[in-house]
Amino acid sequence: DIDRQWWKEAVVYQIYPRSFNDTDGSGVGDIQGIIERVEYLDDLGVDVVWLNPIYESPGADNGYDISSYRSIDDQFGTMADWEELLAKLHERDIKLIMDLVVNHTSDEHIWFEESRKSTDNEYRDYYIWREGRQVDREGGPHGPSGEAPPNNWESFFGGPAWSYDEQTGEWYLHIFDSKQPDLNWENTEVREEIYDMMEWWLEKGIDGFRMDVINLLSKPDGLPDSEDEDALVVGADHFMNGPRIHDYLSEMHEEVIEPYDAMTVGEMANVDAEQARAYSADGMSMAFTFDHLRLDFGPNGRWSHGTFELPELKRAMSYWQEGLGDEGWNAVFLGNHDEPRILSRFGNDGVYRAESAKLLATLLTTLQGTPYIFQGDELGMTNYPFESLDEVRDVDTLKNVRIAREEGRFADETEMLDVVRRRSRDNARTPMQWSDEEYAGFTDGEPWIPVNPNYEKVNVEAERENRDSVWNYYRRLVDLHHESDLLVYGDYDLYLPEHGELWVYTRTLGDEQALVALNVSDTSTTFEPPDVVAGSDAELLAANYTVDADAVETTDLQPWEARVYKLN
Ligand code: TEU
Repeated sequence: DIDRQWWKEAVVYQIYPRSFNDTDGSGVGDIQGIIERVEYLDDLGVDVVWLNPIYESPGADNGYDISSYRSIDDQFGTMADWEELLAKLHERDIKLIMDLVVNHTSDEHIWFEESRKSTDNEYRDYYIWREGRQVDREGGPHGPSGEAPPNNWESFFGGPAWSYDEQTGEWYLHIFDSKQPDLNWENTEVREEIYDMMEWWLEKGIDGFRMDVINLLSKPDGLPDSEDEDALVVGADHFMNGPRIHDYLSEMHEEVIEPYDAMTVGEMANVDAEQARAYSADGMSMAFTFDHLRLDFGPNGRWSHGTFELPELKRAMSYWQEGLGDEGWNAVFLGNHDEPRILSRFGNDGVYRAESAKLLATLLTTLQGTPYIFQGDELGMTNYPFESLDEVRDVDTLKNVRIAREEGRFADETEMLDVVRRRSRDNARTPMQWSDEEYAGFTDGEPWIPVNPNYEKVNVEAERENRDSVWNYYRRLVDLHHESDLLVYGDYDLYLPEHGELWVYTRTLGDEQALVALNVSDTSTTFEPPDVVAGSDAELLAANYTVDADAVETTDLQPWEARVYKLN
C-alpha cells in the first residue's frame, strides 16, 4: 500500500550555476560548465538536478529578477547549450527541474516596461499599482507632497515594499527588491501567460519546477496594513498563504503540471503542517519549510544572532516528519543558496569538519522525505571568513546591513561582520571547490565572488581520492537511500526528545526497521538504546567512525558519531 512516486525516491542536487563551473573564463559559472560535470553528478549518484535561475536577467538578485522567461542569459550560454545539458542529463537518467519565479518579474521585463507607461496601458494590471496615502510621514520614501506608500508592508531585503514611479505618480508593490515588481495574480491574463510559459518548458522536456516563494502569490483585497510588526517581514500576515492561493495553485496543477507527471517543490516560508497538507491537496509534490532555519535568529530577527539547543532542532524537524501523515511529502534540506553553509550552522567546521559533515549527510538521507544536497555540501564546504563588506555581493545582505546600521542595530562593526559571517547568503555562493589549483579550479578568469581559502584542502579532487572523505560518505549514503524502501517510505519515530546531545530515531516499514543514532556534539556521549530496540540483533548500514556492532547495545558515541543500524 505504498504510494510510490518517482520524486519520493529521488535524491536532488541543487546547482547554483553562477558558482558551479566556469568554462569561458568570465568568472561566472556557465551551462557548458555544468555539462562538463554531468559525469560527476552521475558518480555521486543523484537523480534530479535543480538549477537556480539561468533566464535572461539584469541580475539585481542573481537571476531571481527575470526579464525574459523563455531565454537563457548570455552569461550562462545559449538555448542550444541548455538543450545539450538536458540531453546529457537525461542520457544518464538524471532529471532536471527548473526554478520558477513567478511572484515577480524584473522591472526590465517588457510587461513591466509597458505597465509603467500609463494607467491605461494594456499591461497596467499585470502588476500591483496603487496611489500613495495622503499622510505626512517623517522619513521613509515620499512621493510628491509628502505622500506615503499605500500600506506598511516591508520588503524582504529591507525598507518599504513599495516604490513610487514618477511616470504615472503611483506606487508599485515589490516584496523583494525594487527591481522585482510583484505580478498581479488576480489577473487571468497573467495566470494564462505564466501557465503557457510553464508548458513551453515542460514541452522542452524538463521534469518539474522548484517554485520560488510560491505561497506569496495571492494578496488580499484592499491590501490592508499589517498589524504584526514582529513578523519575519511586515505584511507577511497578509501576503503569505493569501486568500486565493489554493485556487491559483490547483488551477496551475490541473492546467500544466498534472499532464506531465512533473514534480513540484514549493518554497514556503511560514506554513504549518495543516497548510502544507492543503498545498499537497492542490497537487504540490512537496514543500521547503523553514522552521529549522529560524532557530538561530536573534533578538533583531534574521540580521542578528541567537543560539539554540539540540532539542529545539529535533522538535522543529520532527514536527514535519510526523505532521504530514499520508497527505504530503517532505523536502529534506538543511541549507540552500540563501542560507549559511550547513556545516558551519549545524556542524563543527573546525576540528570535527569531516565527522560532522558526515553526520549531516546521514541526517539528510535517513529522515523521511526527498533529500536535497546543495552543491559543495558533499565536500563539507564551510562559511566564508568575510573580512569586509567589499567581499559581499548579495543584495539582501548589503541592503539589510545598510538599514540595520542606519537604525543603530549593530553594537559595532565587529558585531556587523559577525552577523554577515553567520548569515550572508554569499556563504553558500562562493565557487564550488574542484581542485587545489588557483581559484579552486572554478575558473581561468577572476571569479565574481571570492573563493573560500580552505579550497586547498577541501576540494573534489582530494576528496575523491580519499576513501574516507566526506564526498565518498555522501556517495555511499545516496546509494543506501536508493536501495532501501525503508529509508524512503518508513515512518519516523523520535526517541529521547529532550536529550541535549543525541538525536535518535527509528524508521519503520511493515516488519522492517532501522535505527539512527547521532551524537550531535563535540563530546563523547553515552547512548543507551530505547527499550523497544535495546539488545536487537543489528547490521550496521552506515557509520562515520570505524566500528563493529552486531547488536544495539549501550555504547559511547564519539564526537559527531553517526550510526545507522538495520534491525533484524
Ligand atoms: O527566497 C525567498 C526568501 O524568502 C529568501 O530570500 C529569504 O529572504 C532568505 O532565505 C531568508 O532566510 C527566494 C529565492 O530563493 C531567493 O534567492 C530570492 O532572492 C527570492 O526568493 C526572491 O525571488
